[in-house]
Amino acid sequence: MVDLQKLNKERIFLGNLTAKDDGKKVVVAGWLYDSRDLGKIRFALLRDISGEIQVTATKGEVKEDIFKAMTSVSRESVVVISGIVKKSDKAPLGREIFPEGFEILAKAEQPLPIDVSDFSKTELPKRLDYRFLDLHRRRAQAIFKIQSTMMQAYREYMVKNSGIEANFPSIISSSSEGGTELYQLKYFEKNAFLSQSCQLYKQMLACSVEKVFAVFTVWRAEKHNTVRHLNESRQFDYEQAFADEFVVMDVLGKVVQYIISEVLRINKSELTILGLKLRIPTVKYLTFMEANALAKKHKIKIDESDLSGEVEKKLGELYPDTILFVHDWPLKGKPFYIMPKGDGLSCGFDALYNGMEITSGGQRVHLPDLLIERLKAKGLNPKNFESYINSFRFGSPPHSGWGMGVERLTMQVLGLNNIREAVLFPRDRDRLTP
Ligand code: AMO
Repeated sequence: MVDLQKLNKERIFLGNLTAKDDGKKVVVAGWLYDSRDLGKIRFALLRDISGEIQVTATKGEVKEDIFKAMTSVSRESVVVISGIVKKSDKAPLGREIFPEGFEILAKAEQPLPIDVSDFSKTELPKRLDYRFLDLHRRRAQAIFKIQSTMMQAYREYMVKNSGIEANFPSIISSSSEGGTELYQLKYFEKNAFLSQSCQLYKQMLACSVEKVFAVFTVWRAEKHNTVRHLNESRQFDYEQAFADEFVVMDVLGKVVQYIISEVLRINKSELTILGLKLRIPTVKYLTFMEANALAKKHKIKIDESDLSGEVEKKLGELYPDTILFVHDWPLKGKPFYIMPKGDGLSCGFDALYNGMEITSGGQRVHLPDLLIERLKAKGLNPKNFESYINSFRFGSPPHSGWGMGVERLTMQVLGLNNIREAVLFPRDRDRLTP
């Protein structure tokens, strides 16, 4: 049995090996993922979360059982190796280790159910069935290391800018984004729902603490299966008092730029694994009418109150690497909580990035009578929103905010063609496990 406490003290991560370690005896651990038998000499590749190394064993120079194990241990088995590490021009990764100790911690059963190479030939649905094994792949690991940087960068930026991080209830009594798409559940004697968004709560909070942000999980019972929708997703939420939609669009542009600059700084090797060259996006503003006029010019059919996927795609082609704010959105196309602007327009906006919506937001209705009017106009019953409406009766400043899909942002920044690649354990119409 390996002493795991000792291993934790002694072990060196492969990504931390430097020229200073050449000639030294080290202890490394990870997954064996490839081996070659050239007769008297055997090679294997070892991978841990930080990097890789070639393991080299020559017959007669290493213990016989280690020499045997080099090619007999099944792929993706977990091993601890101690040995001398040396720089090598011939080794594919520039360094190799000559094993003196070799312990198998866990054997991987064969055959492996999916192809775990970087450019896996296994189709996405099957990879997701075995997501735990899919996550042995460096490309999958790279995506989630980058997503982790994004989450950290979001929090960092918001805290630096006086934001207060909040947690909101996930069980709610009425819809916040329209009557459909709700998962209903029993809450003792009452009916309740899983939250579609923290919209109403972040507004109530901004009216006292001014700048509030959250990383919030939302559930939407949309029946369609698309490459851009999930039934459970996460949002970067933001809400700010004494602000109109232009103030919060500016915050959004800056936070996305910061997130991407942090990915560029921290995730160089992950970007190399994914073969990506990222650029910090610029920011551009268009009215809804201007956006549709551009689409019309390119002979794309337009919708009166929304931008179709086709229009979003064309705008992405016209403005690559740009956070494109489309504002002055038709009131008809925005939820009840968005402030009207007159002439059938609203203070609502969407942000597009590389051809897809990543965010929507706007200035909110903070006036109780107008809120009741807007609820009715959307066919909703103000009685179901009483506590929300009443929260604006005792000194609530004008305020604005937005919600940005964490998986959508990851997908668009990394150029993934299916949103499921950007979520560890996706929940969609057909998937409830793993
Ligand atoms: P909206 O419903 O537009 O707005 O959602 C905000 C952002 O969340 C992402 N998103 C999704 N991602 C994956 N699967 C889904 N089913 C899904 N639905 C939404 C998108 C979208 O732009 N409360 C408002 C925001 C606000 O005004 O503050 C809201 O939820 O990237």
